[in-house]
Amino acid sequence: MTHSPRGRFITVEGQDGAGKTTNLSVIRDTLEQSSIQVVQTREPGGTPCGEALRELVLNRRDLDIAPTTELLTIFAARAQHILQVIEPALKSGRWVLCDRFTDATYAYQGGGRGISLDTIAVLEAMVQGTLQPDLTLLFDVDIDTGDARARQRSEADRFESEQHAFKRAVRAQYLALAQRNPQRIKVIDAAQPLEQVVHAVRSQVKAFLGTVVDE
Ligand code: Z5A
Repeated sequence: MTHSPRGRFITVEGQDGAGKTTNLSVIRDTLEQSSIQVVQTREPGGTPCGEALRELVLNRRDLDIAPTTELLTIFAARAQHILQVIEPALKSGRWVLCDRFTDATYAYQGGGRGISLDTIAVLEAMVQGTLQPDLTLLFDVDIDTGDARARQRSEADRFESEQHAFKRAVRAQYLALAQRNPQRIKVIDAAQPLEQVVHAVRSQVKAFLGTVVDE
């Protein structure tokens, strides 16, 4: 019996307003031009249960959600997402393109909220097992530029309303993750004009495609 080769898992990360959403379609188009079937999804969310949890975590300012509750809620949404969407897609040979994943937890709940990275690692192992992204594009931009762009777009959520110090800690944690994982995490200078960012994104995706060998 023949079976499809396992798909690949690509994630995009970055601070608010860095340009992730804008560039998801660039990544997707580049993959589809190589005849790759892509499942595009996001975190927190990606399933009906996960989207309900997303609404809670992003928008329920009235609930005074504690950092540990926030962390567990995000991993609860992730567990559902892996089970119902990510693993089935990868097993069937489709590629998964996900707007944020566990690097965001290290950056926001670890860097931003100050939860220990070891605690996050315990939940990561429990929920993900060995699942890790194959490629992560980290859109890095200074905080003022990111804030200005995010303001153009929509009303601030619980994270976008945080203070400058929180956002600085998030960015620092993202950059530390990239330094520790240079093979997987590719940093895109997202402060550049969009045309140059798009060029950098296409180059990274094509370079990754060049490394992929079917199993
Ligand atoms: N969160 C968490 O805390 N822990 C976790 O584990 C996970 C998530 C998974 C989800 O937000 C929130 O959940 C997130 C962290 C938390 N916090 N926040 N905030 P999200 O990812 O769904 O939403 P977001 O971060 O606010 O991202 P976004 O809406 O996807 O924005 P973006 O992707 O970074 O930016 P954009 O929409 O592509 O661009 C913003 C504007 O800038 C838009 O008008 C663009 O046209 C413009 N733009 C983009 N690039 C450029 C360039 N290069 N030049 C000029 N203008 C540009």
